[in-house]
Amino acid sequence: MVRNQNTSQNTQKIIGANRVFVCDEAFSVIKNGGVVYESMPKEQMAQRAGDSMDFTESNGSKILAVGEYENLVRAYPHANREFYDDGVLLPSLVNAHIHFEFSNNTTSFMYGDFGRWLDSVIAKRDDVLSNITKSVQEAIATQLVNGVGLVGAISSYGYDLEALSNSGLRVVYFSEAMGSNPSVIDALFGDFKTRLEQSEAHKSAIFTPAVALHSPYSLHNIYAKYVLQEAKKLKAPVSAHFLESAHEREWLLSGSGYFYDFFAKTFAVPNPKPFYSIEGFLEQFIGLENVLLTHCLFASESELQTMFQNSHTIVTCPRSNRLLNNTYLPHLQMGGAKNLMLNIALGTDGKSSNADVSLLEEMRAMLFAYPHTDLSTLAQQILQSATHNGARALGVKSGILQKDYNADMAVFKIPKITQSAQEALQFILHAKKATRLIINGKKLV
Ligand code: MCF
Ligand code: FE
Repeated sequence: MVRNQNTSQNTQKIIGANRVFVCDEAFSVIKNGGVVYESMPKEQMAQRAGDSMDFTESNGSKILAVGEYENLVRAYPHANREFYDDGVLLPSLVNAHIHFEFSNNTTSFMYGDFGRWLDSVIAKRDDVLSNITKSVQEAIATQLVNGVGLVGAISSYGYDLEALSNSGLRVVYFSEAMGSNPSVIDALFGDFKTRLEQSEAHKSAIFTPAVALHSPYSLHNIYAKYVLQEAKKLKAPVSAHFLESAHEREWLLSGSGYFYDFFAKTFAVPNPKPFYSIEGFLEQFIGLENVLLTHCLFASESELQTMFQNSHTIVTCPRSNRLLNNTYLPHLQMGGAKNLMLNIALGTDGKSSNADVSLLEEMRAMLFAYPHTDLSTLAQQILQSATHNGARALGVKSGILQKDYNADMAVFKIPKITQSAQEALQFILHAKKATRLIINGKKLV
């Protein structure tokens, strides 16, 4: 039941629920808790964003207080308020890696081996990428229904730019660079810069332009160097697919296997050689602040150690990993290698390597992918990956219900959770659609 009172025009609002998941390190849960946040009228929001020339984290609606609902009501008696008796309130979820442009795909690609998948993408890509408007809108709607407030969107072509910038979602928009032919690097870089500049024109309090290197096997090292210079100029987050397949590891280590044939036969490259060593690829990111390395299924302990030392994040996409590479990110124990505390974020990847782009389904799949991990602990880790780990990776101050964080929240109606210590688990099992979604203080659902 929802009690809704005090509807006077007020910029302060209280939202409360039977259970509030703060999603901090300790995974604190508040019974009958709430959040006070500022909800700015649209004009004011636009003005605030325009006030300063840098569209940084200081812009937009913030959380003012978090605590027990009744205490908040007493402290903010004039705030507009709503309370969900049978609901869970938590930070809106973060889908840290998704390709909206591939939303048309259902049955076009081959699964079960990365090489077979890539061959099928090359063969069917043009069909899948045509007339994508409707499917991109559907994928955006899926994010909102899933209570996702922030996405790390990998854009290979820029076809999803308008839809995402008008979606109301908080977006980190990664213009992706890909191409290995040295004779066309200038043209490729020119196209990349055009796409990046187009995304910069949409920069706002909720839209951050960023840069993606597709992968070590598909990107010439000189092209990568140019692209990373742009990322440094913008102080932008950087994303890359990395060590996704055993084929990729073999290619980078010994220049043989599937990728040798891929270049020699499919692209008729004489005597093909990898552009990087594994260490060489990682060295490019030293000194960058928000680096997201997606998949990393075949990274060694020492490579994970390097990632940890440089504060990189691994984005894991469990269903994509099962479908393309028949495995899941190993050593999940508190993130990455056994004794490390690597930041692990969660993504759905695109419909190119998944049946759908529902983050709730991804969380459920992940829960069943690690049968040897304690269930309640795993459930909490999954929720943290899907909230503050993802936001931290993307350089966005969301993902925790805490004062001064962005007012990005979701409510899911779930029958009252009576088993404390298993709240995260019950949530993952039963959350089906967001009843309320607030992004930057604005109600989207
Ligand atoms: O993450 C998965 C698998 N790994 C690599 N690339 C992609 C994934 N999903 C979509 N892609 C895209 C990528 O951005 O597929 C193309 C690129 O546009 C692959 S290379 C022909
Ligand atoms: Fe991907």
